[in-house]
Amino acid sequence: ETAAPEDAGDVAVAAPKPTPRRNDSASLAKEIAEKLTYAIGKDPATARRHDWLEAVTLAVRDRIVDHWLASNSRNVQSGAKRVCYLSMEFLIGRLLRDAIINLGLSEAVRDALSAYDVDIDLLETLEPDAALGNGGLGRLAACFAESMASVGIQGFGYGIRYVHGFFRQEIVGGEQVELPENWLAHGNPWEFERRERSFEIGFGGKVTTIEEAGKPPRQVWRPAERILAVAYDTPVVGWKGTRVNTLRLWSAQALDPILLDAFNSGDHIGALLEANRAQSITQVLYPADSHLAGQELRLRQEFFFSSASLQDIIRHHLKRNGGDLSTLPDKVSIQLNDTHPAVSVAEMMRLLVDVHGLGWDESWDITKRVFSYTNHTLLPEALETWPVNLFERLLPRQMQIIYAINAQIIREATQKGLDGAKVSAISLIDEGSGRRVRMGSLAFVGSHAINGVSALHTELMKKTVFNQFHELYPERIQNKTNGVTPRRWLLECNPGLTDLVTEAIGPGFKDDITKISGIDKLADDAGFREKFMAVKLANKQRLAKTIEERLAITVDPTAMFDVQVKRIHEYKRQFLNLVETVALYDQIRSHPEIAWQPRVKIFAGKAAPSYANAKQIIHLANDVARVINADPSVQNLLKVVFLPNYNVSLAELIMPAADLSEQISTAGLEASGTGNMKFALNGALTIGTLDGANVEMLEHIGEDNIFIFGLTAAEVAARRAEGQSGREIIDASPILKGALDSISHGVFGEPGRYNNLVDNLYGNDWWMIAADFEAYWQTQRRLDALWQDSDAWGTKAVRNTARMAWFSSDRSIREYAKDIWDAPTSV
Ligand code: B1H
Repeated sequence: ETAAPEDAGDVAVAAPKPTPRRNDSASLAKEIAEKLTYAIGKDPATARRHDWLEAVTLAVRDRIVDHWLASNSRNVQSGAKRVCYLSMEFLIGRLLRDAIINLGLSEAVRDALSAYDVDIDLLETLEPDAALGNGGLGRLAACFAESMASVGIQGFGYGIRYVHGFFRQEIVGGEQVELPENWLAHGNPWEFERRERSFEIGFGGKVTTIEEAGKPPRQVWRPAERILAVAYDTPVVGWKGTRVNTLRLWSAQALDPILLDAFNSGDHIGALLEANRAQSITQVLYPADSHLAGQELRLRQEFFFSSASLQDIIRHHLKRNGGDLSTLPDKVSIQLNDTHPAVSVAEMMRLLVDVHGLGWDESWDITKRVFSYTNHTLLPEALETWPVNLFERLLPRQMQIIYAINAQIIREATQKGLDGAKVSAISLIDEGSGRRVRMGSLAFVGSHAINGVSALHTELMKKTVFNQFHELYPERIQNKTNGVTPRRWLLECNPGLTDLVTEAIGPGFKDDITKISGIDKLADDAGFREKFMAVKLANKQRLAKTIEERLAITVDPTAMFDVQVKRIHEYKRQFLNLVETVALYDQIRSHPEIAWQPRVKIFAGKAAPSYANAKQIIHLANDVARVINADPSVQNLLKVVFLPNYNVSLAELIMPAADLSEQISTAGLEASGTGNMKFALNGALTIGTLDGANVEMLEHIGEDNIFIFGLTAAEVAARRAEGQSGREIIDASPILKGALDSISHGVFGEPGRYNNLVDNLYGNDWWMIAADFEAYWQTQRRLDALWQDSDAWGTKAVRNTARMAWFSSDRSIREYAKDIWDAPTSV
């Protein structure tokens, strides 16, 4: 076994250590030229832009490796607790700028490249996005990984190295078309393959009981199919490079790449089939956000990366702790990012009991102390359950273990006096619609801490989905409100604002984002406000240019940029925004006497390929844009833009350029939201419902600086229980009725195209679009009035940036470290 970075210090090193790289621009310029020549084989005269990108990346990477190896030897020496974050998704985006800024190399790299007349800003845009996630959940994992490195936690991300990440979206004839994404096509300079770090993963087969005289019977799982999980490591650079952690992604390979017997006997295709079958596990990310795929391949993916990660964690622990597994919970915390890795609870028990020979009770105690679980949604359609028969066929031993855990939990509950219905509510098996394993329940009982991602969401968890569990184990559920990393979501995406804040209060806020509150007192300073709004305008000009290039739509950068970008989902209510857009279009034309304020409505987001209504919403957005943008009667007052292929790097362009941030989900349904935080940090005002983290944003930003409207979560629940239709509301509101009529009567595309969306409102107004329309419309008009008073708007914008520090993922991570992981920071 050769030494992986984390094993540094393991082997006696005879060779002299290379000297760490120097960070001045001359050294960088020299090394970039060397990389270009000797790693890429080009000379500066013939190098293409991609060659330069690769050369810069490799030169920067050398510096990361220096820090990485140093962090890894510190890990070994300190023996501090390790935090392992298991997540099916890491929505990383680009890494070059992140690395350059965190290492403090911006100036040096810029200068080094200018010597060759190469522009670093341009090179950075050539890097493909690592889109190994769907949306908020995956991006949160990426922010947390960066924050763990920045606050000094020994953090390990564990996930899947998908060959194809989230699909690329094109809009053809107004409709979404999905194209495969191929981020690895030109290689990936950020990853290091660790072939020596591989584990066998089993599927199917049988469990046999082994009875030996004088010993308790043992269960042995003999899988029918075995696949290899191979590690690929990516360094995660924290702020100032003080700590570099590891993101370990697993790739599936066949144990025998080619079945030699079959190959030799002439069955060339058959010989390769097994390899293909194995590799298929890590080929593609499932593109359903907050909705369960339910396919067998998905369960295979979940078990594959869970088992590989646990085997790796146990191997490491045994090696470092004299082979003693009883100390595992003192040395490791494992965070389950939603239920996607929840099978880990059963797999950990199998590894401890069957493979390492520990007793059941001790193993169960270890398991509960090691694991904790984050819930990210209460939507019933997203709660993971698997058919018992599928589970049994694929993971027979894990299924037995789940039954055994279930029996124990039910015993505990009955002892505490729970009766029939309450007991079936906590059973790990849903006996209702065909027998299914409840993954949320498995994650709950196997964890010592369970958290929601905003205050409201956590309260709803206690009252609804986990109500019975909460009664039984009232100390387990706690809140950990989400956050976003201020490095990527301020310093990297908004250099103009970063420079302005630095000029005003000094650079201390870069080390400690809470210091950004220092600009609060400048909100009333006309000079500062003007500079603040000038930065905003420059960012809007940058976005306007992209809109022009990609869509040939000309927008006025001085108009209000009103932005809703996120996954397309009925509960997020892009449809409400579109109905308001159409109503505004009608009103502008019928009331030219009113002082309408120029607006650009900007939308972006992907629909799950099988989600018909979400795809209809995209079609409508594009239809509405086409008609309104072509109508000269509203030209300077209203434009509508749908930007295709929303991803992390597009978000980095959009967030700093927004005046108004749309966070308008039906209350009670958005667990937290994190885009809401990115917008406000960059000085956009929010129009939003009392949902998810908006509630806490209101507390921090203050009610004068945020625009809250609509039904509360409790009111939504009550209306839903009554089953109220939208008909009466629509009939009473000419503005709403007019907008819905023009949508269904074919003003935007052929008549009837959107009947399904519109008819739903008249019937059961499930997403409260009719119910919330009037409040939304009125709040938008209040914003029109405010926009006319640019001083007042600017003051509120400054206050938003000044008051968002609490929503840093550094704060979230410190809370996890203290309350859940009991892990030290600053190691
Ligand atoms: C969130 C998901 C999700 N919640 C299933 N749940 C998935 C569920 O592929 N799947 O099967 C994928 C994703 N994603 C989001 O998490 C919430 O909707 C947001 O409100 C929240 O901000 C984010 C991070 O906590």
